[in-house]
Amino acid sequence: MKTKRKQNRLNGKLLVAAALCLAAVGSLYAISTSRPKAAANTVEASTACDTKNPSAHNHAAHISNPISEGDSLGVIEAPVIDTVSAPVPAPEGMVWIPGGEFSMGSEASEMRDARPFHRVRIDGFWMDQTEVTNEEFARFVKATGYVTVAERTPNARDLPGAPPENLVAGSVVFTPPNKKVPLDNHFAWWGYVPGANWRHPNGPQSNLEGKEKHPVVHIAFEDAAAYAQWAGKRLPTEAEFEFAARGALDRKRFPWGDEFKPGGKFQANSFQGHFPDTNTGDDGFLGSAPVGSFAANGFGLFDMAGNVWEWTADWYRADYYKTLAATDQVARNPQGPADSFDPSEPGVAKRVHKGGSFLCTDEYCARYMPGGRGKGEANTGTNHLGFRCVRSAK
Ligand SMILES: [Ca+2]
Repeated sequence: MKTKRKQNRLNGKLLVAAALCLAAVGSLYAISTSRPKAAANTVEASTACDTKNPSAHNHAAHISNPISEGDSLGVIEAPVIDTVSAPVPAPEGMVWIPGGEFSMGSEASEMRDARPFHRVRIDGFWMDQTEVTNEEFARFVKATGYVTVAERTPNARDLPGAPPENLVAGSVVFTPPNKKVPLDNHFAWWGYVPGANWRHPNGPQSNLEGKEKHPVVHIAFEDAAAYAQWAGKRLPTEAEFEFAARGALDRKRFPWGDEFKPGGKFQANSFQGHFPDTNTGDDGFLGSAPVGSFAANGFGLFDMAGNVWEWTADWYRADYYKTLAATDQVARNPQGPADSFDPSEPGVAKRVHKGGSFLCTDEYCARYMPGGRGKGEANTGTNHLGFRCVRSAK
């Protein structure tokens, strides 16, 4: 931990939320976030996507011609779903994910860190049917007195040179501009809001009234891990999350199939309109939705795509899939790499996020497809990042 802090100091980068998107391909929307160190004086450049870019509307092209510069798609074969019956009794609110073997990864051309596809075998496990809700998190806080990272005043020792007035507890909130903005500057829609935390998701004036069943947000990795431990659970590995999200389907684009809106019906809480300024809320929600507002996938899991991003236990490395694929072995219950490295922000230790959020902008957004990957600095929560837990069979 000390090393990481030192790296952050040396780095000197005081990062605000980084919305990462590739406008060039237009088919990706991801948010990679770092808790804004309150004294920000330099920022990480990022790009953003306009999903209405015509080039986005050709998913088939991703599949037929996705590879360049020596990338390999890897092994893409049908999954094997184990038929061993679920242990009994089922823990409350959890469903049995039977385990099996699948090809993990994404064919989306822009998602280089999610390739090559590689075979992974997962043991069966229990998974929360939904994201952890505000009322569930409140029970944890009531029982333990836990204080989340976003509620703690940043420590001056960790932020040398920061003026005292900037050492204020808070978190990163999506605040849409009221006009079209260039998509290369995420500060137009992400901001550090003092007083924002899980109790006040949009800032000090907001509260949880009527949001009891919404996913808890502004959760840092250690907050999620603390909750999981209290609940006698753990966070899913990235591989477990992806296997579960695929819902026993055979290589489908989404947790429910290949079609984004079968029968004209939304299957996930996503963003409609013009990002980031005009959110039409066609799916019924402008922000987060009560968990389970959309249909469950084949395993009985809700919101495995959309609503809020979810923490996984794994460190993020851009080259992790390559490392696994190079062994030519089936990876058994992979736990992620031993450390983190994101070439776009060296020195910032990140964990993997999965599932995308209500800010994923349309059906061509690869990040909320099962094979999509997100990433975030471990101390950074936002108002579109939450989590759910799993439990091993034994
Ligand atoms: Ca989700």
